[in-house]
Amino acid sequence: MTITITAFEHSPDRGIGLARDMRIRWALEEVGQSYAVRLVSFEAMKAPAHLALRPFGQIPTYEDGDLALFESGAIVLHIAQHHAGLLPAEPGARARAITWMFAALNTVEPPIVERSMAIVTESDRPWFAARQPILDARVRDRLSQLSARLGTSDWLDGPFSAADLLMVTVLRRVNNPTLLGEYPNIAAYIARGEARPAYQRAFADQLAVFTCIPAC
Ligand code: GTB
Repeated sequence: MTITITAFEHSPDRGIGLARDMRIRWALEEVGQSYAVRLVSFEAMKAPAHLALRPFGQIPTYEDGDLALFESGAIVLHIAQHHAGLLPAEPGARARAITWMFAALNTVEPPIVERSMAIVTESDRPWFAARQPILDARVRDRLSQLSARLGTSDWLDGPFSAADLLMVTVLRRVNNPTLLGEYPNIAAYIARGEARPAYQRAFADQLAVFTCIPAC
């Protein structure tokens, strides 16, 4: 059975891997699971066939035979639960890793996405100059707290896990070397994630969609 995921036909990030299909690609690469990608346009995402898979008209989705999933966190958790290598076997360590997965998506990602969306959609609005420092401060709060917890560790809690995979993809969305540069251990943590061979393969595959290599 072929696993099929969906990704943007034309990613607005121009191939820098910020869209959430990157999480699914990376997770599948980490566990050595092959997959196919169905590229969707913005129009197709809002059409009935895609809405049947994903009620909110977004990417990514995940299909494996009769099983259709949406929400990148749920998809990564599903992959991690069905393959070795992304979650510890010991129950306590596994529960802690899943806790960090939720923390990445529910506590760290929201202020980062809010800041990033405001830059895209509000930067020409009269209120933006006053709003930006507020949004930056909310991101800094989370980065400082995460930085304090991470300390000199390579990963969030023991060996690399699905929690690190999600956290690194969340942090990449800050997409601001100056802001991230204030937290050298977080910048190094992101770089460690990006250096993993599975990440590199996932990144190259999503970039190929943007650059139309090997084919359009
Ligand atoms: N909570 C959902 C999940 O985790 O799966 C959120 C899914 C989501 O936001 N999907 C986005 C989408 O389909 C793509 S990833 N948007 C289209 C729509 O809502 O109509 C978000 C994203 C988009 C673009 C950039 N970028 O250009 O940098 C980064 C991230």
